[in-house]
Amino acid sequence: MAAFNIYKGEMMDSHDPAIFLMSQVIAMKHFAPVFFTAVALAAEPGGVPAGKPVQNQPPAESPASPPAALEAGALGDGAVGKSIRVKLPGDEEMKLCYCPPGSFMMGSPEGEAGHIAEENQVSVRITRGFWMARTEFTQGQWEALMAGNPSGFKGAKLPVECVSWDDVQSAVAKLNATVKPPAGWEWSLPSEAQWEYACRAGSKTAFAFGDTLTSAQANLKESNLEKTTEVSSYAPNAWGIHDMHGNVWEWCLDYRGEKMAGGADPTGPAAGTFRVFRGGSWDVSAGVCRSARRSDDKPGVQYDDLGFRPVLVQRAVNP
Ligand SMILES: [Ca+2]
Repeated sequence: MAAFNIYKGEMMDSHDPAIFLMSQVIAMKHFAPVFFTAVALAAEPGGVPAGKPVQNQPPAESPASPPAALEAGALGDGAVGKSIRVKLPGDEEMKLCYCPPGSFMMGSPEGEAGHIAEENQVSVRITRGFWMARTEFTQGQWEALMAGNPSGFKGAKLPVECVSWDDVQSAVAKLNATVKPPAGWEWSLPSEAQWEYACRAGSKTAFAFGDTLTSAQANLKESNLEKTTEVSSYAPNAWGIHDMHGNVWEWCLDYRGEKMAGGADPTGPAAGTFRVFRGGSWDVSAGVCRSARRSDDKPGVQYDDLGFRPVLVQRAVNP
């Protein structure tokens, strides 16, 4: 069983190979074999202006100091703009962005263009901070974790797609088995509420970037690309998370409920036929990529515009 090993640098430069290597050497010394090393990155609050494509630019990260070991509980001490880097099997890694506890209005007001009845607003309280993958799960990450690559559009930095909800649950189970989190934490799909909370990143508008969404801000039907784009090709939202609007839809944990429950840490109905996915894709128009827009399908379906991103959450939050 791999040890979960976290290193924190308050001003760490993840681009400095010496720093990253040092954390690996320390990890190898004490916890071989190591499948999981998380490195805390410096805060990246809105490093890139919303709406500006960032393709071919490295993510903004800050200068370094030597890492120090983190206790498991320190995962709960994140702040907006904080991210950590998690080592996956092989040479792959995954970056996670912190989503703090807080309250928000889930759904959309009736006056919002494109509003549908099942988006009726409810008040939601997120009681515990969690970490969301900064990007959609990529094919490179999938191949490192799972056998094969089912995606319709091939590319290591493209989001994995043609993965069913059941396939994704297998991947989450594999993460929990091989990239073992600290006690009290677990990998999961985001609940529908967690997903919308992270998508909005504090915004109350139709999109995280305002009341409109353009092809300069996301890969959507109006982009006329008719395919997926590499993750992080577009600017992140205020919490540093990319492609919550468009590129591929993202499976959520919940069964579909006709109405959203609201309240503290809602996770949807206890049973059902359909699973929720969120965020729109390269194949749907801007109105369907709205923060509040809901969609769903049977858990066995696979589409080339439907993928996922994992979250690291405190156990007992996502049942
Ligand atoms: Ca997406």
